Amino acid sequence: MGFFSKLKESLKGSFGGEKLSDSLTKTRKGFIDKVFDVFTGRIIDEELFEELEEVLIQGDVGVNTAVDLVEKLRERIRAEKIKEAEQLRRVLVEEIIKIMGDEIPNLDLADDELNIILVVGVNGVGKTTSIGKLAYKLKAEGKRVILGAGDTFRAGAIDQLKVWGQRAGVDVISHNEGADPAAVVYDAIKAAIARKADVLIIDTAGRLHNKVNLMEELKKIKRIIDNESVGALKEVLLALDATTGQNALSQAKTFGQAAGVTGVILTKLDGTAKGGVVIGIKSEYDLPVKLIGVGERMEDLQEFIPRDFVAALFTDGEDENNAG
Ligand SMILES: Nc1nc2c(ncn2[C@@H]2O[C@H](COP(=O)(O)OP(=O)(O)O)[C@@H](O)[C@H]2O)c(=O)[nH]1
Ligand SMILES: [Mg+2]
Repeated sequence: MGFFSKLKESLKGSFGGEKLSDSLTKTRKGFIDKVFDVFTGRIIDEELFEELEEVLIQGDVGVNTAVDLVEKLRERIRAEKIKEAEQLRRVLVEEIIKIMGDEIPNLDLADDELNIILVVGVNGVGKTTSIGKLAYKLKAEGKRVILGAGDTFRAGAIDQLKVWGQRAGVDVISHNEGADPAAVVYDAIKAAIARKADVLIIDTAGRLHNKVNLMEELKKIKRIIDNESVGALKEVLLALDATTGQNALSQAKTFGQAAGVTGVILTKLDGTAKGGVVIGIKSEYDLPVKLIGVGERMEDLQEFIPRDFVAALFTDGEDENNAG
């Protein structure tokens, strides 16, 4: 079996494989096809390397990563005496698989105790939506889930979370708009303990008057959690919008440093042609993508399985022509 057929085979029977593959259609057409085109009917020369680097950068894998990948290809050409451009394509995919790693970055949740998940990120990236989907997913796994409406800043944010709570069938603890988010978090923790919840997921505001305010507020929320429920904070998940490319990368940097982020929820992968951003987040900031949003429905949140992702990225659902 060839390299690409094997990759494709690895998708079969994997959880959400088909949906994942579907959701990456735009990325395959917009980014991967361009990458593959660079190798088609070409000889290996300086121009090829330059084009490849350009296409990788445009696909949002990040500048450093693009440069490193091209450098790796040069090394391997020398070491393995590669002559054919088509062969190089396979080497590129192998190197991307290496970057992504084989480890599946699961949520770090414990049994028989309260687990708190704090969800942070700028406005509109999909925090509230992802929380609704995650609540549904965890509840389906038999967990008792409660949501805390910590975004008291934006009009409508509280109601939006309540709607998701209803859909997922879980309770939402909220105050009124404009209330102190720390007070909401305090009440949510008390409720979670009283109701013996397994998981409390806390929504937060994405925009205060400035970035310093936002980071200060997140710190305050974390302090409350530590005071009221030592050791319960298991995850600080940063929601990033895959369609924003370079912005997503710079947010990874800002929040990663200030908010103690433990993982990323990468949303709207279905809406971007630049899914290369997954590679960039991993290799430039070493933040594990733990969950991916692949649509707007309640079921459209998946665990991120690096190998499945790479397989879905580089193998087309229908046509085998590209498979090599
Ligand atoms: N296509 C698609 N849309 C999404 C996804 N996740 C969120 N959205 C949409 O993004 C918009 C903003 O989401 P919201 O949860 O309100 O963002 P928040 O401001 O960070 O809480 C909404 O219209 C969502 O339906 C996704 O995975 N795919
Ligand atoms: Mg929101």
